[in-house]
Amino acid sequence: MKQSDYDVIVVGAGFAGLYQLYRLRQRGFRVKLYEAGAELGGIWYWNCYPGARVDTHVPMYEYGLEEIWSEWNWSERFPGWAELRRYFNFVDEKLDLRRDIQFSTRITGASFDEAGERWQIRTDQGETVSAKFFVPCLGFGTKTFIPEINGLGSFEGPCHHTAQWPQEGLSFAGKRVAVIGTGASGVQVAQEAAKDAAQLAIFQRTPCLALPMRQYKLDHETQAEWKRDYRERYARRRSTFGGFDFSLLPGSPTREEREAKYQELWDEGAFNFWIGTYMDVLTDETVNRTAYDFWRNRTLPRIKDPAVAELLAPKQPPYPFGTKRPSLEQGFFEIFNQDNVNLIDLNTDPIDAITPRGIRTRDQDMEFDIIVLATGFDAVSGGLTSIDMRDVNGRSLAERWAEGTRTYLGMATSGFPNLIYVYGPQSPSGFCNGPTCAEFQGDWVVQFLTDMRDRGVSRFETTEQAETVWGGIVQELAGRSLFPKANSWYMGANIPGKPREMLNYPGGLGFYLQQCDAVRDHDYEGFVLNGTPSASNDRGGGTGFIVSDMMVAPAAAQ
Ligand code: NA7
Repeated sequence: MKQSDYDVIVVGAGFAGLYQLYRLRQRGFRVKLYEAGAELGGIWYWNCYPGARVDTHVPMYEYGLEEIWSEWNWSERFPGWAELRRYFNFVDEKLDLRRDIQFSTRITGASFDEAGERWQIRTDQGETVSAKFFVPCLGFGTKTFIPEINGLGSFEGPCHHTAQWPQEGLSFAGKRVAVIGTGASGVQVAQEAAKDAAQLAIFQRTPCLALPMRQYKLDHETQAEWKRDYRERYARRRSTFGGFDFSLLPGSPTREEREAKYQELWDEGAFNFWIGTYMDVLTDETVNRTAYDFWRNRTLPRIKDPAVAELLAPKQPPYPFGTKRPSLEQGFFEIFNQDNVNLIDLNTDPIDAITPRGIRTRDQDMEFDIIVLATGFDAVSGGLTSIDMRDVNGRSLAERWAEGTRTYLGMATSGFPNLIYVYGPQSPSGFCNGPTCAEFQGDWVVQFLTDMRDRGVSRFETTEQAETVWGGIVQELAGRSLFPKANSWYMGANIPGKPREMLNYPGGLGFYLQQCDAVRDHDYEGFVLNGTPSASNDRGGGTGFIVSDMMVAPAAAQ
């Protein structure tokens, strides 16, 4: 067994982890990053299924680091996984990251050595490494979810989860393909398979209220023009709801104003119709229905068969619009007009078993060559809880969170000293553009660790009281919204047995960052530093937080 000692161990070579490595190294920390995949990219390493592409437009979906964007150009508004991988390699070329990264190494467990005040971290390669500070940057979708379906292992052909797609690729051409799941991944893979599969069967449990992506090609001249405003656009991300260059809109428009705005947002594509809309769409069910009806009225004419149309875009909303993350589609609804595509409604014809040759439902026995499991993730918290991470009393994080997630600021948990995570549960993560969160939340973490070091803090830890306050804020904000009404991964409701709770801070990134900065300005209230509660704990370890009006990000009103 090798022993290595670092100041900081970072986990994950996606946007958040690489940013930590870059910035912490600049601050003079001795950092090592571990990555389970064989290459850079995080989610873009694992999700290489046909059609996989990001649902956030560029230049929002990239680092706001001038040394990177000044020299990088994209070919499309929504780049695919292969281009995103090229981008990560370019980032590495500019920032020289690989020398501190160990690939193909999964962190399996970690415990805090009280005497040495260091984390002992185990890998699946049989190593134990030690670090003062432990910074997992696991993203929202590290842990895939594969439902228990009878006979799943018996299928004789290729059967892959979208996030465990073979790196060498797998062609659908001329094959009989089944896609189970119609979330963002299912929609993307189905659109692709429909092009050349002999047959494509899409198994739907809940309709996906997909929005038009409005993809387009980008040339260098356009981007050169855009780059004049990049500094301002990137700065503005900080104060918006979702870390984009647009935000939720306040106010109560007239019916006509609302319709006009809906049309404008619809025409822009991207997530504008979702989190660039009036915020009352996400808080008021009657208003929400107007957004749903708008969506449905524009979707129905695209589907020829009225029975199929009713399954894909039912008269009654399957859940309030926007309370599940919408997919961005490119011709998804039209594929159902093709002869090679059919839709199976799992509510009326549920899967009985997967067989060696295909899938048997209550009413049909179908043969397939390939089965695609587009069934999602144990999202937001599943990555952290799948590491056998022990608190100072020997209890695992999974045990500690069995009844519900407990964090302070979505970054720290009591009993886990010197642990701080980026893009974690109860932070804006799932509602926030990944690169934006990686940078702004990431900057807070870098400053926090730098302050700890410079102040000679060898042990920091949050308190149960601070967790209770923070968790209360997250759930209260959620309660003011319509999000709890959907069985979404935001609510942990896609995983059998997982506590149903809002897993992301729904008050908007802008407001979240204000709260984090207030904590820093109050001597890191809510933390115990070297055994001494922060001097500012008289604010109640977080009770000084303001619960904003739902999602009123500071700049949204401008
Ligand atoms: P999602 O959005 O969680 O979608 C998973 C899909 O799989 C969804 O349609 C589920 O139906 C379906 N599912 C899950 N379990 C089953 C079972 N047992 N039977 C049938 N269908 C099932 O994951 P994605 O990978 O598509 O997207 C995740 C995020 O990545 C996305 O939000 C973007 O941010 C990018 P359900 O809706 O639960 O009825």
